Amino acid sequence: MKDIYQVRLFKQKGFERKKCPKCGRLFWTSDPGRSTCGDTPCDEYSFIGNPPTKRKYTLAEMERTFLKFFEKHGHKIIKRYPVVSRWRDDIFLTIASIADFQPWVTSGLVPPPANPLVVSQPSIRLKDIDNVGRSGRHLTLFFMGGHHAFNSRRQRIYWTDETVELCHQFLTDELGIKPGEISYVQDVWEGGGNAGEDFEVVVRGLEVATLVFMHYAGEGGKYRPLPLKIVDTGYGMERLTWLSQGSPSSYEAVFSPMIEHLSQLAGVTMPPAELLQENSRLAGLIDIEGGRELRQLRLKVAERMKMDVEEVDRLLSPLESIYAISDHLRCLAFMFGDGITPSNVREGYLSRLVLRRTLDLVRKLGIQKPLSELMSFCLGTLYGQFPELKERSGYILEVVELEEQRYREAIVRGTRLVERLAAELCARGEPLPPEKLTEFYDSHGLRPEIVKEVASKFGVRVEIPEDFDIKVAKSHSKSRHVPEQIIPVPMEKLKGLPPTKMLFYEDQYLREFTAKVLRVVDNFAILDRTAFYPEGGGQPSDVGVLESDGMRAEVQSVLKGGDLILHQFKGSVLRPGQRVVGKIDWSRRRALMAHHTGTHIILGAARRVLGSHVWQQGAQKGTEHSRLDISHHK
Ligand code: A5A
Ligand code: ZN
Repeated sequence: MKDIYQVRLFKQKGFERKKCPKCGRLFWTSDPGRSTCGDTPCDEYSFIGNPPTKRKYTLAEMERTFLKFFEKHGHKIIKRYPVVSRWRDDIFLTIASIADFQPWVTSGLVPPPANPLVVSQPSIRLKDIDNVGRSGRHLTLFFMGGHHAFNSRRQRIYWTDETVELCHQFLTDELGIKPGEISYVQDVWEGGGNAGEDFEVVVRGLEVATLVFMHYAGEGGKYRPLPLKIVDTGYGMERLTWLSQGSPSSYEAVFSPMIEHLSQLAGVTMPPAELLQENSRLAGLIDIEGGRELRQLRLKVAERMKMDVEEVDRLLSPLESIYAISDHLRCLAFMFGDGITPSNVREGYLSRLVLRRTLDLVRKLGIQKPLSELMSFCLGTLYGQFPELKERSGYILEVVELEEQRYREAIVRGTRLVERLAAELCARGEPLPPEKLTEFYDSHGLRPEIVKEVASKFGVRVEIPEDFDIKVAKSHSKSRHVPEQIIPVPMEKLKGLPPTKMLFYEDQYLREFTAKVLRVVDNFAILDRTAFYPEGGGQPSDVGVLESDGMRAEVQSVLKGGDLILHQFKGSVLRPGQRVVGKIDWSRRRALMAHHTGTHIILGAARRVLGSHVWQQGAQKGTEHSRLDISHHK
């Protein structure tokens, strides 16, 4: 098999492949003196106070530089997609730039909006939430710069060689990083249902980009080939900005006005510069997921600084909270700005998680201001770059205010429950079982910090896992329902059939058509073409008849299985090869169409009357009446 990692640039520029003695991964470098891969946790950050780029960039400047560079190299700049991924039903939030194109473009069903293209996509990853504020490099919402090329059998755009060359040229010629400072670490990336080999692009300990050569569908190592070969890249805009500034953390590189504002409100003074720098260098080594990493970090910093570990914690904790609040507010601004309504399900649940976490951090710092005031300040820092947030600020602030009030009510209600349990545990001298924390959050919306506070009054010990929110977010970030329709016919009986030509997409008023029966399985007929609209999207299927030389089969329901349409029939037996005339029960179809249009009109009216934050959450169409579910915050 061809070695996909062996690209033209490495040969031309004298890169060598080495094996990192610490993590065991293979990587490419043009620096003869380098032995480790350069990535965390194998290497410390070495750009703090000493950036490798030719100048400093703000986030807005970095984004513009990135987009313009790729535009100059033949890419079309496209507008960002919303942070809530309504076009798909497997995940709720847009986790990467490639998520914009999954699954419709990546599966080859619809063409990409441009090819090649470049986008700066706000992406939300709550699987990193407990790292935010602490690791220096993790944010809940970050801008992922992605240049993408979609190669098909008919059209080759570019693949591995060109991708690495473009990346290398951007980092060296455009940003001024020395070639020897860049490592390309071999790995495999998967997400959103696709996968492929990748390079992690690392500069001085920081992973700034990932270049994925996506040519599989599937997850968890079970892969099928994709019809397309997709260049899927992701450049962390905040990370590149941070790298160029050499500030102690990425938070300082992008949130400095908010950080200053919060520090003033909380009366927090900056820790000594050396402590901050030492912490930053070492923070690169942590990844909170699944452990007691924070404690380890504190111990290491204390050792290097020859300080007491409690003292280190006392100095750093408030600052980490301030960083996290700054990040969370921006994340919430985009969530609500893109029309999420807080709730107990789907993306609404996830927005509430971030919001309640923020409220807790604010409380912990002793800041007395309502959250909406902090949000208002945050929005002020964003309007320049994101004018769309200004238009939606009314809704954003209203939701924040309402949610703060709801949380206060939840605390009052929940406190009594915690008190009752704490009294029992106290009598028995037992600590609070960790699963109770999850239960209090999921059933009563009560954050672990509150539970701990209340239980402590009874002398009951409560230990909050460092990765509590990561676990909660993970268990709620994927849709549980299986999106593909279950068809009552074994798949192997449908093997070898060509896709059914779907005439209803060409002419939605077509009520009669001719077709050939290709196969009959039990009482299901598969035709070469059909105008029968299958059940889906909350609309029941068409019914009607299939006729042939005086024979007549009644079509009772129509299902879609992959790219086949199955007609469930009763009456005359249909045979393969037979020519039939299909007739759709038109009064029923007309009623369904009218109801379908009706739901769209009501949705449009609701958006005009209530506001553009209103979205469709579900619909069930019928011939007599229909139902439409919409989201609204009050
Ligand atoms: N689809 C591929 C390209 C992808 O998403 N790769 S990735 O998961 O590695 O992310 C791409 C880049 O985004 C990373 O190299 C990093 O620079 C940045 N990134 C990832 N998670 C981040 C986070 N939580 N905060 C800030 N930047 C992040
Ligand atoms: Zn390594």
